[in-house]
Amino acid sequence: MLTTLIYRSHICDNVSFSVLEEMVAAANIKNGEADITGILLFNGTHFFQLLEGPEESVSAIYQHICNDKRHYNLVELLRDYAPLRRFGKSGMELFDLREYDREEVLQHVLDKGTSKYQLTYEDRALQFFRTFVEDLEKENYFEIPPGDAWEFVTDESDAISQTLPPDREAGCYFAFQPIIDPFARQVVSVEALIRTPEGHAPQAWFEGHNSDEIYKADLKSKKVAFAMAAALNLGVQTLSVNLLPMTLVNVPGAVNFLLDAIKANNLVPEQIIVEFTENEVISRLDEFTNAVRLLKAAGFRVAIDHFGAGFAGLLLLAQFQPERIKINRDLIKDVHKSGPRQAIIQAIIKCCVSLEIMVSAVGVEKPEEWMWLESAGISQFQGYLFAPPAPGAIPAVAWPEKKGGL
Ligand code: FMN
Repeated sequence: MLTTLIYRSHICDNVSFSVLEEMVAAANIKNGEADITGILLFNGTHFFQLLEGPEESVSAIYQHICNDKRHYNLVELLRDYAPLRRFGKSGMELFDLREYDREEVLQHVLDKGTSKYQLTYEDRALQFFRTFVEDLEKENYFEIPPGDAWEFVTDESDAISQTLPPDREAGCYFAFQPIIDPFARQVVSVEALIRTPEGHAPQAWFEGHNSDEIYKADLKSKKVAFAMAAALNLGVQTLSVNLLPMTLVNVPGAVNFLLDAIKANNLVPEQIIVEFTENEVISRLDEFTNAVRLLKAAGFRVAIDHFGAGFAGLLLLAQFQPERIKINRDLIKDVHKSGPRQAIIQAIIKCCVSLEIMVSAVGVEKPEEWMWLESAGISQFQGYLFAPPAPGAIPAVAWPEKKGGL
């Protein structure tokens, strides 16, 4: 299928223009053989390239380009399908923007157009050209160092002090995972994640309950979470627990039950963050909004988990204002390489800044993901990069340290 791919990247310091000219001459031949058109713009710092051709060939050449050491921080901006080639001639052409007037470049690009209609009807690819030529998005380019610029070091003093054994009578068990602010070197919260008494994943625990009993079991399990957290000397630290939204709606006296369990373990409601998953909240929003009022009136803070994974995330911010949202792993994954993910996360951050809602990123696995998110303004992170969930224990954190000092 005919595919269009657009990316931008940053040139490496040691690459001269004559090297680029040689590269373009070689790429011209290679693209011609692969039936690909490559239009490359260069502004002295950044490249912007459109590749157009058969899907497999475009993907194969882009893979080579991604591995090329002459540039870094490649961000894919567009990958789309079209009925006809926009730029019929295959091969490669370089425009050095320092030598052209803006309008001239755009006219050149338009002149190369071979499809009668595509470039005239608000074509997205052409808009990307325009934005790059006019430098309109530059403040959103976060240039991050390579992932191996950091090492992740666990403090000896943070080592796990104790591990609580599973209690079969309790009907569930919990793993704990910290949410951290890496630059402040601070654990901002600890999340209790449910497991079966044998230590199996949440899904297994949920599958072990039928739909009649699930809400009561969900509520009761929080008592175990509070007791385990207290036994692990949580102290004044904030604790995040997950709750099914309908537990609040369906179980009479749910909020009082939580308050009693908190008090029994010498904790206070203000240190508890109750997390709800976005797609479960949305199905009965009005009932749920009422139940949340009760929680907030009792002193709890509320977070939306897996934000961005479901159906109506942004609407939720209007209808029910949480203290915190946690951006889902699906959006975080390889964010440093994806223009669409970057744009969505920046919009979420902007919205939450206006609403004074704290944003944290969940499921962070790569140093580059973390660095991009920090650059975008997120300061709280949870994920295997820093600490995996530890069954029955609060794990030590691997704090980032810049190699060779800061
Ligand atoms: N190589 C191409 O074959 N086609 C291109 O359109 C192309 N565009 C490039 C754009 C930039 C900004 C850079 C830095 C490199 C580009 N290259 C392109 C070069 C490839 O990265 C790679 O060096 C080339 O495909 C030869 O790969 P090989 O040595 O692994 O065979």
